[in-house]
Amino acid sequence: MNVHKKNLDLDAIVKADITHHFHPFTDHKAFRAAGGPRVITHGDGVWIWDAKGNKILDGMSGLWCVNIGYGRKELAEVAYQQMLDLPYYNTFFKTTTAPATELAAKISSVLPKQFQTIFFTNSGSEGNDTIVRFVRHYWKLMGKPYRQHIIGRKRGYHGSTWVAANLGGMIGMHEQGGDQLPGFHHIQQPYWYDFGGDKTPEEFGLEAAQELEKKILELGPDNVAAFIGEPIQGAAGVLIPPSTYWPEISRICKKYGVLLISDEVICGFGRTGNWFGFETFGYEPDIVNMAKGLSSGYLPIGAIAFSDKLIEPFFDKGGEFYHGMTYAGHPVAAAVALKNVEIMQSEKMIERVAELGPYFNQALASLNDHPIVGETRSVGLIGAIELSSNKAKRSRFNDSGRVGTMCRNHCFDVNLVMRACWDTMVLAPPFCITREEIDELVKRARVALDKTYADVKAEME
Ligand code: PXG
Repeated sequence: MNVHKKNLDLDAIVKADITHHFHPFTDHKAFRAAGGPRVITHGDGVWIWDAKGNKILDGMSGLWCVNIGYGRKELAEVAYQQMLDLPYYNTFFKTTTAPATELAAKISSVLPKQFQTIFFTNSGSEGNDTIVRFVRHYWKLMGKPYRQHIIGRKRGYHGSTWVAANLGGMIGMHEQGGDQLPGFHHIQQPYWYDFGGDKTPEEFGLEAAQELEKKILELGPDNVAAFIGEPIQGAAGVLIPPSTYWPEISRICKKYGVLLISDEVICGFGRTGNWFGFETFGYEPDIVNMAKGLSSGYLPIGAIAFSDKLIEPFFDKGGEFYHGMTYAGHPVAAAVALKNVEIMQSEKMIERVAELGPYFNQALASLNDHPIVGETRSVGLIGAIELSSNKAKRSRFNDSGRVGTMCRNHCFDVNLVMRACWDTMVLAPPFCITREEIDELVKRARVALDKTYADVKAEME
Protein backbone atom coordinates (compact mmCIF):
# COMPACT_ATOMS: atom_id res chain seq x y z
CA MET A 1 0.00 0.00 0.00
CA ASN A 2 1.33 3.32 -1.07
CA VAL A 3 -0.06 5.57 1.63
CA HIS A 4 1.58 8.90 2.10
CA LYS A 5 -0.76 11.30 3.77
CA LYS A 6 0.08 14.75 4.90
CA ASN A 7 -1.84 16.15 7.81
CA LEU A 8 -4.10 18.30 5.71
CA ASP A 9 -6.07 21.20 7.03
CA LEU A 10 -9.00 20.33 4.83
CA ASP A 11 -11.11 23.35 5.66
CA ALA A 12 -8.24 25.69 4.79
CA ILE A 13 -7.64 23.96 1.46
CA VAL A 14 -11.29 24.07 0.50
CA LYS A 15 -11.52 27.72 1.44
CA ALA A 16 -8.36 28.61 -0.46
CA ASP A 17 -9.55 26.63 -3.45
CA ILE A 18 -12.86 28.46 -3.61
CA THR A 19 -11.06 31.79 -3.35
CA HIS A 20 -7.99 31.24 -5.52
CA HIS A 21 -8.53 28.39 -7.94
CA PHE A 22 -10.54 28.92 -11.13
CA HIS A 23 -11.25 25.35 -12.27
CA PRO A 24 -11.49 24.04 -15.83
CA PHE A 25 -14.85 22.87 -17.22
CA THR A 26 -16.70 23.96 -14.09
CA ASP A 27 -19.95 25.79 -13.39
CA HIS A 28 -18.42 28.21 -10.92
CA LYS A 29 -21.66 29.25 -9.28
CA ALA A 30 -22.69 25.65 -8.68
CA PHE A 31 -19.17 24.83 -7.49
CA ARG A 32 -19.35 27.44 -4.76
CA ALA A 33 -22.91 26.52 -3.86
CA ALA A 34 -21.82 22.89 -3.43
CA GLY A 35 -19.17 23.96 -0.93
CA GLY A 36 -16.10 23.68 -3.15
CA PRO A 37 -13.95 20.74 -4.23
CA ARG A 38 -13.45 17.19 -3.16
CA VAL A 39 -9.75 16.95 -2.30
CA ILE A 40 -7.98 13.84 -3.56
CA THR A 41 -4.90 12.93 -1.57
CA HIS A 42 -3.42 9.69 -2.87
CA GLY A 43 -3.94 6.66 -5.01
CA ASP A 44 -3.00 3.01 -5.39
CA GLY A 45 -3.89 0.74 -8.31
CA VAL A 46 -7.48 1.59 -9.30
CA TRP A 47 -8.22 3.31 -5.99
CA ILE A 48 -7.99 6.94 -4.93
CA TRP A 49 -8.59 8.45 -1.49
CA ASP A 50 -10.08 11.79 -0.60
CA ALA A 51 -9.08 13.95 2.33
CA LYS A 52 -12.05 12.69 4.34
CA GLY A 53 -10.68 9.16 4.10
CA ASN A 54 -13.14 7.83 1.49
CA LYS A 55 -11.67 5.06 -0.64
CA ILE A 56 -12.98 5.57 -4.16
CA LEU A 57 -12.90 3.24 -7.16
CA ASP A 58 -11.64 5.35 -10.06
CA GLY A 59 -13.59 4.08 -13.04
CA MET A 60 -12.17 6.88 -15.22
CA SER A 61 -8.38 6.58 -14.72
CA GLY A 62 -8.37 10.24 -13.68
CA LEU A 63 -9.40 11.84 -16.98
CA TRP A 64 -8.92 8.74 -19.17
CA CYS A 65 -5.19 8.79 -18.56
CA VAL A 66 -3.83 6.85 -15.55
CA ASN A 67 -3.78 3.67 -17.60
CA ILE A 68 -1.00 1.99 -15.66
CA GLY A 69 -2.78 2.67 -12.35
CA TYR A 70 -1.82 4.82 -9.39
CA GLY A 71 1.24 4.45 -7.19
CA ARG A 72 3.90 3.09 -9.57
CA LYS A 73 7.16 3.86 -7.76
CA GLU A 74 9.30 3.17 -10.84
CA LEU A 75 7.87 6.24 -12.55
CA ALA A 76 8.57 8.44 -9.54
CA GLU A 77 12.11 7.11 -9.30
CA VAL A 78 12.84 7.78 -12.97
CA ALA A 79 11.53 11.34 -12.59
CA TYR A 80 13.66 11.91 -9.49
CA GLN A 81 16.83 10.65 -11.16
CA GLN A 82 16.22 12.64 -14.34
CA MET A 83 15.62 15.82 -12.32
CA LEU A 84 18.95 15.32 -10.62
CA ASP A 85 20.74 14.64 -13.89
CA LEU A 86 19.10 17.27 -16.06
CA PRO A 87 15.79 18.84 -15.08
CA TYR A 88 15.38 20.71 -18.34
CA TYR A 89 16.91 21.28 -21.65
CA ASN A 90 15.19 22.16 -24.89
CA THR A 91 14.88 20.36 -28.18
CA PHE A 92 15.10 23.48 -30.37
CA PHE A 93 18.12 24.61 -32.40
CA LYS A 94 19.73 21.25 -33.14
CA THR A 95 19.82 19.99 -29.56
CA THR A 96 18.18 17.09 -27.79
CA THR A 97 18.27 15.08 -24.59
CA ALA A 98 18.58 11.32 -24.40
CA PRO A 99 15.09 10.71 -22.93
CA ALA A 100 13.38 12.75 -25.67
CA THR A 101 15.16 10.92 -28.47
CA GLU A 102 14.79 7.51 -26.84
CA LEU A 103 11.09 8.12 -26.37
CA ALA A 104 10.67 9.19 -30.01
CA ALA A 105 12.29 5.90 -31.08
CA LYS A 106 10.17 3.92 -28.63
CA ILE A 107 6.91 5.47 -29.85
CA SER A 108 7.94 4.83 -33.44
CA SER A 109 8.64 1.18 -32.56
CA VAL A 110 5.06 0.54 -31.42
CA LEU A 111 3.53 2.20 -34.53
CA PRO A 112 3.33 0.85 -38.09
CA LYS A 113 6.66 1.15 -39.88
CA GLN A 114 5.81 4.28 -41.91
CA PHE A 115 5.77 6.34 -38.70
CA GLN A 116 9.42 6.98 -38.02
CA THR A 117 9.18 10.57 -36.92
CA ILE A 118 7.71 12.00 -33.74
CA PHE A 119 7.01 15.61 -32.73
CA PHE A 120 6.58 16.33 -29.00
CA THR A 121 3.93 18.45 -27.31
CA ASN A 122 2.67 18.80 -23.73
CA SER A 123 -0.98 17.91 -24.24
CA GLY A 124 -3.56 16.60 -26.66
CA SER A 125 -4.78 20.12 -27.44
CA GLU A 126 -1.30 21.31 -28.37
CA GLY A 127 -0.97 18.22 -30.53
CA ASN A 128 -4.04 19.09 -32.53
CA ASP A 129 -3.03 22.75 -32.91
CA THR A 130 0.32 21.50 -34.16
CA ILE A 131 -1.32 19.11 -36.60
CA VAL A 132 -3.42 21.87 -38.15
CA ARG A 133 -0.36 24.04 -38.72
CA PHE A 134 1.64 21.12 -40.00
CA VAL A 135 -1.03 19.91 -42.41
CA ARG A 136 -1.72 23.33 -43.89
CA HIS A 137 1.98 23.97 -44.34
CA TYR A 138 2.48 20.49 -45.80
CA TRP A 139 -0.04 21.19 -48.55
CA LYS A 140 1.70 24.47 -49.30
CA LEU A 141 5.00 22.62 -49.62
CA MET A 142 3.26 20.19 -51.95
CA GLY A 143 2.18 23.07 -54.19
CA LYS A 144 -1.47 22.82 -53.19
CA PRO A 145 -2.01 25.79 -50.89
CA TYR A 146 -5.77 25.63 -51.54
CA ARG A 147 -6.03 22.40 -49.53
CA GLN A 148 -6.84 24.13 -46.23
CA HIS A 149 -10.21 22.83 -45.06
CA ILE A 150 -10.36 20.27 -42.26
CA ILE A 151 -13.35 18.09 -41.49
CA GLY A 152 -14.17 16.69 -38.03
CA ARG A 153 -17.31 15.35 -36.37
CA LYS A 154 -20.12 16.80 -34.30
CA ARG A 155 -19.36 16.29 -30.62
CA GLY A 156 -15.81 15.35 -31.54
CA TYR A 157 -13.41 16.44 -28.79
CA HIS A 158 -9.92 17.45 -29.80
CA GLY A 159 -9.01 19.75 -26.93
CA SER A 160 -9.68 23.12 -25.45
CA THR A 161 -7.23 25.52 -27.10
CA TRP A 162 -9.06 27.51 -29.76
CA VAL A 163 -7.84 25.67 -32.84
CA ALA A 164 -8.46 22.30 -31.16
CA ALA A 165 -11.92 23.44 -30.08
CA ASN A 166 -12.68 24.45 -33.68
CA LEU A 167 -11.55 21.03 -34.86
CA GLY A 168 -13.89 19.53 -32.29
CA GLY A 169 -17.64 19.66 -32.62
CA MET A 170 -18.71 20.75 -29.15
CA ILE A 171 -21.20 23.51 -29.81
CA GLY A 172 -21.07 24.87 -26.25
CA MET A 173 -17.34 25.48 -26.63
CA HIS A 174 -17.80 27.14 -30.03
CA GLU A 175 -20.45 29.49 -28.67
CA GLN A 176 -18.24 30.70 -25.85
CA GLY A 177 -15.23 31.30 -28.07
CA GLY A 178 -16.74 33.90 -30.35
CA ASP A 179 -16.44 33.72 -34.12
CA GLN A 180 -15.48 30.30 -35.44
CA LEU A 181 -12.18 30.08 -37.24
CA PRO A 182 -12.49 29.60 -40.98
CA GLY A 183 -11.91 26.23 -42.62
CA PHE A 184 -13.32 23.84 -40.00
CA HIS A 185 -16.34 21.63 -40.73
CA HIS A 186 -18.20 18.92 -38.86
CA ILE A 187 -20.19 15.91 -40.03
CA GLN A 188 -22.66 13.70 -38.18
CA GLN A 189 -21.05 11.45 -35.58
CA PRO A 190 -21.48 7.65 -35.99
CA TYR A 191 -23.82 7.30 -33.03
CA TRP A 192 -26.18 4.45 -33.76
CA TYR A 193 -27.97 4.60 -30.39
CA ASP A 194 -29.26 8.14 -30.99
CA PHE A 195 -29.37 8.36 -34.78
CA GLY A 196 -29.48 4.81 -36.12
CA GLY A 197 -33.29 4.46 -36.06
CA ASP A 198 -34.34 1.14 -37.58
CA LYS A 199 -31.13 0.63 -39.51
CA THR A 200 -28.67 -2.06 -38.51
CA PRO A 201 -25.52 -0.61 -36.95
CA GLU A 202 -23.59 -1.75 -40.05
CA GLU A 203 -25.93 0.04 -42.47
CA PHE A 204 -25.88 3.11 -40.29
CA GLY A 205 -22.07 3.02 -40.00
CA LEU A 206 -21.69 3.13 -43.78
CA GLU A 207 -24.15 5.98 -44.10
CA ALA A 208 -22.45 7.98 -41.37
CA ALA A 209 -19.08 7.54 -43.13
CA GLN A 210 -20.58 8.63 -46.43
CA GLU A 211 -21.36 11.98 -44.82
CA LEU A 212 -17.65 12.59 -45.24
CA GLU A 213 -17.80 12.08 -48.99
CA LYS A 214 -20.74 14.46 -49.21
CA LYS A 215 -18.86 17.12 -47.28
CA ILE A 216 -15.70 16.68 -49.38
CA LEU A 217 -17.73 17.09 -52.57
CA GLU A 218 -19.50 20.13 -51.14
CA LEU A 219 -16.18 21.83 -50.30
CA GLY A 220 -14.47 20.65 -53.47
CA PRO A 221 -12.05 17.73 -53.08
CA ASP A 222 -9.06 19.90 -53.95
CA ASN A 223 -9.80 22.22 -51.05
CA VAL A 224 -9.82 19.59 -48.32
CA ALA A 225 -6.62 19.07 -46.33
CA ALA A 226 -7.61 16.43 -43.80
CA PHE A 227 -10.23 14.57 -41.83
CA ILE A 228 -9.79 14.13 -38.07
CA GLY A 229 -11.51 11.60 -35.84
CA GLU A 230 -11.15 9.81 -32.54
CA PRO A 231 -11.36 6.03 -33.11
CA ILE A 232 -14.01 6.06 -30.36
CA GLN A 233 -15.46 9.47 -29.51
CA GLY A 234 -14.64 9.54 -25.79
CA ALA A 235 -15.93 12.82 -24.41
CA ALA A 236 -19.04 12.53 -26.61
CA GLY A 237 -20.05 9.46 -24.58
CA VAL A 238 -17.80 6.61 -25.76
CA LEU A 239 -19.39 6.36 -29.21
CA ILE A 240 -18.11 3.06 -30.55
CA PRO A 241 -18.60 3.19 -34.32
CA PRO A 242 -20.12 0.24 -36.18
CA SER A 243 -17.51 -2.03 -37.82
CA THR A 244 -18.33 -0.60 -41.27
CA TYR A 245 -17.51 3.00 -40.35
CA TRP A 246 -13.74 3.35 -40.29
CA PRO A 247 -12.91 1.25 -43.35
CA GLU A 248 -15.32 3.43 -45.35
CA ILE A 249 -13.86 6.65 -43.94
CA SER A 250 -10.41 5.41 -44.87
CA ARG A 251 -11.55 4.50 -48.41
CA ILE A 252 -13.05 7.97 -48.91
CA CYS A 253 -9.93 9.76 -47.62
CA LYS A 254 -7.73 7.75 -49.99
CA LYS A 255 -10.06 8.37 -52.94
CA TYR A 256 -9.81 12.16 -52.57
CA GLY A 257 -6.23 12.38 -51.28
CA VAL A 258 -7.49 13.74 -47.93
CA LEU A 259 -5.11 13.13 -45.02
CA LEU A 260 -6.52 10.97 -42.22
CA ILE A 261 -5.72 12.08 -38.67
CA SER A 262 -6.37 9.61 -35.86
CA ASP A 263 -6.75 11.41 -32.55
CA GLU A 264 -5.54 8.68 -30.22
CA VAL A 265 -5.36 10.81 -27.08
CA ILE A 266 -7.82 8.48 -25.30
CA CYS A 267 -7.57 5.27 -27.36
CA GLY A 268 -3.78 5.24 -27.79
CA PHE A 269 -1.48 3.15 -25.64
CA GLY A 270 -3.79 0.24 -25.08
CA ARG A 271 -7.24 1.45 -24.12
CA THR A 272 -9.01 -0.66 -26.77
CA GLY A 273 -6.80 -3.75 -26.34
CA ASN A 274 -4.32 -2.81 -29.10
CA TRP A 275 -1.62 -0.17 -29.00
CA PHE A 276 -3.82 2.14 -31.03
CA GLY A 277 -7.51 2.48 -31.79
CA PHE A 278 -6.87 2.44 -35.54
CA GLU A 279 -5.64 -1.15 -35.19
CA THR A 280 -8.85 -2.14 -33.42
CA PHE A 281 -11.03 -0.49 -36.09
CA GLY A 282 -9.01 -1.49 -39.15
CA TYR A 283 -7.62 1.66 -40.74
CA GLU A 284 -4.21 3.30 -41.23
CA PRO A 285 -3.99 7.02 -40.59
CA ASP A 286 -1.43 9.49 -41.94
CA ILE A 287 -1.08 11.31 -38.62
CA VAL A 288 -1.49 10.06 -35.04
CA ASN A 289 -2.05 12.38 -32.07
CA MET A 290 -1.17 10.98 -28.63
CA ALA A 291 -1.08 12.22 -25.01
CA LYS A 292 -2.74 10.90 -21.80
CA GLY A 293 -1.78 7.18 -21.80
CA LEU A 294 1.69 7.95 -23.18
CA SER A 295 2.82 8.82 -19.66
CA SER A 296 -0.26 7.39 -17.90
CA GLY A 297 -0.80 10.99 -16.80
CA TYR A 298 2.14 10.89 -14.38
CA LEU A 299 3.56 13.97 -16.13
CA PRO A 300 2.14 16.06 -18.97
CA ILE A 301 3.46 15.00 -22.37
CA GLY A 302 2.00 14.50 -25.83
CA ALA A 303 3.37 13.34 -29.16
CA ILE A 304 2.43 13.30 -32.83
CA ALA A 305 3.52 10.72 -35.37
CA PHE A 306 3.64 11.91 -38.97
CA SER A 307 3.95 9.28 -41.67
CA ASP A 308 7.18 9.36 -43.63
CA LYS A 309 5.50 10.58 -46.80
CA LEU A 310 4.39 13.74 -44.95
CA ILE A 311 7.81 14.37 -43.48
CA GLU A 312 9.72 13.98 -46.75
CA PRO A 313 8.89 17.42 -48.21
CA PHE A 314 10.17 19.01 -44.99
CA PHE A 315 13.51 17.27 -45.51
CA ASP A 316 13.58 17.78 -49.26
CA LYS A 317 12.56 21.40 -49.52
CA GLY A 318 14.04 22.68 -46.25
CA GLY A 319 12.94 25.95 -44.65
CA GLU A 320 12.08 26.30 -41.01
CA PHE A 321 8.74 25.07 -39.62
CA TYR A 322 7.92 27.94 -37.28
CA HIS A 323 6.35 25.95 -34.49
CA GLY A 324 7.31 24.48 -31.12
CA MET A 325 6.78 24.71 -27.37
CA THR A 326 9.42 25.39 -24.68
CA TYR A 327 8.69 22.09 -23.00
CA ALA A 328 8.44 19.95 -26.15
CA GLY A 329 10.17 16.67 -25.29
CA HIS A 330 10.74 17.75 -21.69
CA PRO A 331 13.39 15.33 -20.40
CA VAL A 332 11.64 14.46 -17.14
CA ALA A 333 8.27 13.88 -18.78
CA ALA A 334 9.96 11.93 -21.58
CA ALA A 335 11.86 9.72 -19.12
CA VAL A 336 8.63 8.96 -17.27
CA ALA A 337 6.74 8.24 -20.49
CA LEU A 338 9.53 5.95 -21.66
CA LYS A 339 9.38 4.00 -18.41
CA ASN A 340 5.60 3.87 -18.63
CA VAL A 341 5.72 2.35 -22.12
CA GLU A 342 8.45 -0.09 -21.06
CA ILE A 343 6.28 -1.27 -18.17
CA MET A 344 3.26 -1.60 -20.51
CA GLN A 345 5.46 -3.90 -22.60
CA SER A 346 7.21 -5.90 -19.87
CA GLU A 347 4.01 -6.49 -17.91
CA LYS A 348 1.99 -7.15 -21.07
CA MET A 349 -0.61 -4.64 -19.96
CA ILE A 350 -2.14 -4.19 -23.38
CA GLU A 351 -2.58 -7.95 -23.76
CA ARG A 352 -4.25 -7.75 -20.36
CA VAL A 353 -6.74 -5.14 -21.65
CA ALA A 354 -7.54 -7.40 -24.61
CA GLU A 355 -8.04 -10.34 -22.26
CA LEU A 356 -10.16 -8.40 -19.75
CA GLY A 357 -12.23 -6.70 -22.47
CA PRO A 358 -14.86 -9.46 -22.87
CA TYR A 359 -15.19 -9.80 -19.09
CA PHE A 360 -15.71 -6.03 -18.73
CA ASN A 361 -18.22 -6.14 -21.59
CA GLN A 362 -20.22 -8.93 -19.95
CA ALA A 363 -20.10 -7.25 -16.56
CA LEU A 364 -21.54 -4.05 -18.06
CA ALA A 365 -24.10 -6.07 -20.01
CA SER A 366 -25.39 -7.48 -16.71
CA LEU A 367 -26.85 -3.97 -16.18
CA ASN A 368 -29.07 -4.31 -19.23
CA ASP A 369 -31.91 -5.60 -17.07
CA HIS A 370 -32.01 -2.28 -15.23
CA PRO A 371 -35.11 -0.16 -15.94
CA ILE A 372 -33.18 2.98 -16.98
CA VAL A 373 -30.36 1.28 -18.90
CA GLY A 374 -30.96 1.50 -22.65
CA GLU A 375 -27.70 -0.04 -23.82
CA THR A 376 -24.25 -0.95 -22.58
CA ARG A 377 -21.23 -1.15 -24.87
CA SER A 378 -17.47 -1.46 -24.55
CA VAL A 379 -14.23 -2.29 -26.32
CA GLY A 380 -11.18 -3.24 -24.28
CA LEU A 381 -11.43 -1.15 -21.12
CA ILE A 382 -13.58 1.71 -22.36
CA GLY A 383 -17.33 1.54 -22.09
CA ALA A 384 -20.65 3.31 -21.74
CA ILE A 385 -24.09 2.91 -20.21
CA GLU A 386 -26.96 4.74 -21.93
CA LEU A 387 -29.67 6.11 -19.65
CA SER A 388 -33.11 5.90 -21.19
CA SER A 389 -36.70 6.70 -20.27
CA ASN A 390 -37.92 3.94 -22.59
CA LYS A 391 -35.56 1.12 -23.41
CA ALA A 392 -37.43 -0.26 -26.41
CA LYS A 393 -37.69 3.13 -28.10
CA ARG A 394 -34.24 4.31 -27.02
CA SER A 395 -35.93 7.46 -25.66
CA ARG A 396 -34.09 10.15 -23.76
CA PHE A 397 -35.06 11.95 -20.56
CA ASN A 398 -35.95 15.63 -20.95
CA ASP A 399 -33.29 18.24 -20.47
CA SER A 400 -30.26 16.37 -21.79
CA GLY A 401 -27.57 15.83 -19.17
CA ARG A 402 -29.82 16.29 -16.15
CA VAL A 403 -30.29 12.58 -15.35
CA GLY A 404 -26.68 11.76 -16.21
CA THR A 405 -25.54 14.34 -13.66
CA MET A 406 -27.90 12.84 -11.06
CA CYS A 407 -26.40 9.44 -11.70
CA ARG A 408 -22.85 10.79 -11.52
CA ASN A 409 -23.64 12.37 -8.16
CA HIS A 410 -25.03 9.07 -6.87
CA CYS A 411 -21.80 7.42 -8.05
CA PHE A 412 -19.86 9.84 -5.86
CA ASP A 413 -22.02 8.76 -2.92
CA VAL A 414 -21.10 5.11 -3.46
CA ASN A 415 -17.43 5.98 -3.93
CA LEU A 416 -17.27 5.28 -7.63
CA VAL A 417 -15.96 7.68 -10.26
CA MET A 418 -18.12 7.26 -13.36
CA ARG A 419 -18.46 10.28 -15.66
CA ALA A 420 -21.60 11.51 -17.37
CA CYS A 421 -21.49 12.75 -20.96
CA TRP A 422 -24.98 14.19 -21.20
CA ASP A 423 -27.08 11.10 -20.33
CA THR A 424 -24.42 8.55 -21.18
CA MET A 425 -22.38 7.20 -18.29
CA VAL A 426 -18.80 6.46 -19.31
CA LEU A 427 -16.05 4.26 -17.90
CA ALA A 428 -12.34 3.82 -18.62
CA PRO A 429 -10.69 2.15 -15.61
CA PRO A 430 -6.94 1.63 -15.18
CA PHE A 431 -5.52 -1.43 -16.96
CA CYS A 432 -4.45 -3.03 -13.67
CA ILE A 433 -8.10 -3.54 -12.66
CA THR A 434 -8.86 -7.11 -11.60
CA ARG A 435 -11.98 -9.15 -12.34
CA GLU A 436 -13.05 -8.73 -8.71
CA GLU A 437 -12.65 -4.97 -9.02
CA ILE A 438 -14.70 -4.98 -12.24
CA ASP A 439 -17.45 -6.82 -10.32
CA GLU A 440 -17.22 -4.25 -7.55
CA LEU A 441 -17.40 -1.39 -10.06
CA VAL A 442 -20.56 -2.82 -11.63
CA LYS A 443 -22.07 -3.48 -8.21
CA ARG A 444 -21.59 0.17 -7.26
CA ALA A 445 -22.84 1.35 -10.65
CA ARG A 446 -26.04 -0.63 -10.08
CA VAL A 447 -26.62 1.04 -6.71
CA ALA A 448 -26.14 4.46 -8.35
CA LEU A 449 -28.54 3.47 -11.15
CA ASP A 450 -31.12 2.30 -8.58
CA LYS A 451 -30.90 5.63 -6.79
CA THR A 452 -31.22 7.49 -10.10
CA TYR A 453 -34.23 5.38 -11.03
CA ALA A 454 -35.88 6.27 -7.72
CA ASP A 455 -35.42 9.96 -8.65
CA VAL A 456 -36.89 9.67 -12.15
CA LYS A 457 -39.44 6.86 -11.88
CA ALA A 458 -42.29 9.27 -12.53
CA GLU A 459 -40.71 10.31 -15.84
CA MET A 460 -40.47 6.84 -17.37
CA GLU A 461 -42.45 6.49 -20.59
N1 PXG B 1 -8.10 14.70 -28.11
C1 PXG B 1 -8.91 13.84 -27.48
C2 PXG B 1 -9.48 12.69 -28.22
C3 PXG B 1 -9.18 14.01 -26.11
O1 PXG B 1 -10.00 13.17 -25.49
C4 PXG B 1 -7.77 15.97 -26.16
C5 PXG B 1 -7.53 15.74 -27.49
C6 PXG B 1 -7.12 17.15 -25.52
O2 PXG B 1 -6.11 16.73 -24.68
P1 PXG B 1 -5.60 17.69 -23.48
O3 PXG B 1 -4.38 16.95 -22.98
O4 PXG B 1 -5.23 18.98 -24.10
O5 PXG B 1 -6.71 17.83 -22.51
C7 PXG B 1 -8.59 15.10 -25.44
C8 PXG B 1 -8.84 15.35 -23.99
C9 PXG B 1 -13.74 14.52 -20.42
C10 PXG B 1 -12.42 15.07 -20.81
O6 PXG B 1 -14.27 14.97 -19.41
C11 PXG B 1 -11.80 14.62 -21.94
C12 PXG B 1 -10.56 15.16 -22.29
C13 PXG B 1 -9.98 16.12 -21.49
C14 PXG B 1 -10.63 16.56 -20.35
C15 PXG B 1 -11.86 16.03 -20.00
O7 PXG B 1 -14.28 13.64 -21.08
N2 PXG B 1 -9.96 14.72 -23.43
